[in-house]
Parts: sequence; structure tokens; C-alpha cells
Amino acid sequence: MTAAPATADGAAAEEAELQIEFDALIAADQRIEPRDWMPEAYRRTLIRQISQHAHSEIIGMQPEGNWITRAPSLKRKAILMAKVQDEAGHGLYLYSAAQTLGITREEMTQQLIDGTAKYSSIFNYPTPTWADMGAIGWLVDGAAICNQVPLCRASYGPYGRAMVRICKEESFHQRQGFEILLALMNGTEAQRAMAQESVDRWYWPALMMFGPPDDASPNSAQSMAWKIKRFSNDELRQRFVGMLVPQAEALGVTLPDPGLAWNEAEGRYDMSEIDWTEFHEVLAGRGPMNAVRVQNRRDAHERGAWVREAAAAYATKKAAQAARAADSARSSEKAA
Ligand code: FAQ
Repeated sequence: MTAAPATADGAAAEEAELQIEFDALIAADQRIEPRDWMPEAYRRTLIRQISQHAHSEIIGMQPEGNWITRAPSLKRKAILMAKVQDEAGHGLYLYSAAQTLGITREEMTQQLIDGTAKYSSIFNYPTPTWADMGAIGWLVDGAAICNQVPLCRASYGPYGRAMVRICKEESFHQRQGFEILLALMNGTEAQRAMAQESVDRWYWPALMMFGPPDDASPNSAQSMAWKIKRFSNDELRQRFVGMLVPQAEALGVTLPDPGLAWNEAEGRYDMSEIDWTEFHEVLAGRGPMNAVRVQNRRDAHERGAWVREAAAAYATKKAAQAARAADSARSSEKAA
């Protein structure tokens, strides 16, 4: 253990040394762990990103939860329930990872239900048709995988490790979405139309999940220097589109972008401009479902208060029992 520095100069020198050690760990692609010193801005960035990510998983249960009671078969219902439960689990791993940085779960939850926390824009769109369960799995989980596989190598240990399991589950989610769309595309004319209409609605919002374009992304440069993010928003969006094109062909759906074309010289797809006004409207709380999503979360939190109170009362009772048992064990030892 190092002795406390005697002067302000001493404290500054010690911090400079810790910063050098931190920079060396990042440069060597080593993990930063909760016990390690880290710059305050690194800690704040991680709390911001991980808590937003956790909130996205939790709010993200709602659009699909909407279809559990109306799934077209018992098998589809069971699969959908398992998927929605997986999202809850992802939220919990991520809240736990954020807690290692010095924020409590209660604080994060409060920010979410107060409406002051961000969560992914994608979950502010409605799910009016069954095909939306396919489009969410294929496009939303597909985008999530593209974005999150590189996060398995994030420099902060608890975040990277949480992402490994999350990505495995997201891969299953993506395939189940693809399979729902495939079944519809192999069905009747009306089913094919329903699948295409859903892809038309989800395609652009899915591209927005990757965040603003690189030249309008205030956090990217620093997050990439810290190796939290490994690729820029535009790089990942581009990779996602490259992944979708052959899958869309296999499904027989059309991606709703007339400007989508292979650019041989650049070795990538050209695409039309994204409607960033819509993105900013959704981020500002004015998307089609923002108010409903946050209100549902607030109501669920209130309805769950008795469970939290009962769990706390039970924990207090157990602690008191354990303390009494320890006391009586000590008294009998003395008496013997
Ligand atoms: N929605 O400077 P950047 C899932 C905000 S999980 C809302 O580029 P950064 C699983 C951004 O926070 C989906 N806000 O920021 C699932 C920042 O605001 P701030 C969630 C957005 O952090 C599937 C500001 O704009 N995934 O889908 C969005 O470097 C199916 C400036 O942006 C993650 O969270 C957006 N789309 O890059 C669940 C992955 N984009 O905080 C259920 C982890 C940007 O400065 C069903 N996160 N903003 O006020 C990340 O990779 C990054 O945080 C980015 C944004 C790429 C999202």
C-alpha cells in the first residue's frame, strides 16, 4: 500500500504516475479492472455507455413482450418468452458491470424512470404485426451483434466479459428472427407482404442504432483511444449493411434503399443518406413510443416495490438471525 502523499505536488505526481500505468495497460491491450486506478473521464464514459446499454436491454423487452400473448403458435410463444427473458438477463449483467464503477442500480433505475437516461432509439418504434418479431430479431439483434462483438474486447474487464455471453445469445436471437421472416416469405402472398412491410419500417431505424455519423459523434475519438469502442459508428454501420445484403437476397425481401449499390472502387456499399432529423427527434423523446416505453417502466417499478421491500425485510431478518446465532455460539464457547 502506498503512503498518502504529503503535499498537493505529491498527489499530482502520484496521479501522473498512475496515468502512465493506465496508459501502458491500454497500449498493451490489457484489461482495466475495477480495482485499478482509472481516469475519472474513463469511469464516467463507461458508466454512461454501460448504463445506456443496460437500459436498452430492459426497455427493449417491451416491443417484443407485446407479442407474447399473441404469438401464432405455442412453439413461437415459448421461443419469444425465452428471448425476452434473455434481454432481461443482459440488462442485469450490464447493470452489474456498471455497478463496479461506483454507481448503484437504484441510481441508474431512477435515471431511467425519471426520463433523464438515454436508451437505444430503436425501442421507441411500435410493433403492430407479427412480422415485427422477425424484423427485430433479424435487423435489431443483427445490428446489436455487429456493434457488440467488438465490445467483447472493450478495455474494461467487466464490460468485455459481460458482452461475451450477451453476444452468444444475440446470435441465437438473430437467427430466430431470420427464421420467422423466412417462414413468412415461404407463406402466402399476404404473409410475404407483411414481412416486406415490416422490413421497410425497421431497416432505417436499425441503421440509426449505430449512432450519429463519425463527424457528428462527440464520444467516438476518445472512446476509441481508450479501446472501449474498437470501430467507429460508420464503420460498423457499413459492415452491417454488407452482412444484410446477401441475407436479404436469401430471404427474398428488398432493403428499402434505392441508393444501395456495390461500390467496386471503395469495396463497400453506397447507401442513401439517413434521416438524421428523425434520429434526433427520437433521442429528444419525441419518437412514436418514447412516452409509452418510459411510463410502462415506471409502472412496473412501482408495481414491483413490494417485492423489493419484502426482499429487504427478509435480508434484515436473516442478518439478525445470523448475528443472534453468532452471539449464542460465542456465549457457549465462553461458558465451556
Ligand atoms: N440511441 O458520440 P456518440 C440491443 C447517443 S441493445 C440513443 O456516437 P457513443 C439488444 C449517445 O449515447 C442496443 N442514443 O456516442 C436488444 C451519445 O449521447 P450522450 C443498445 C444514441 O457512446 C435487441 C450521443 O448520442 N446497444 O439492441 C444512439 O460513442 C433486441 C452521441 O453519440 C448499445 O448500447 C442511439 N441509437 O456511441 C434488446 C451498445 N446512438 O451519452 C432487445 C453499446 C448514439 O453523450 C431486443 N453502446 N446515441 O448523451 C455503444 O456502442 C455506443 O454507446 C453507441 C453510441 C454506438 C450506441
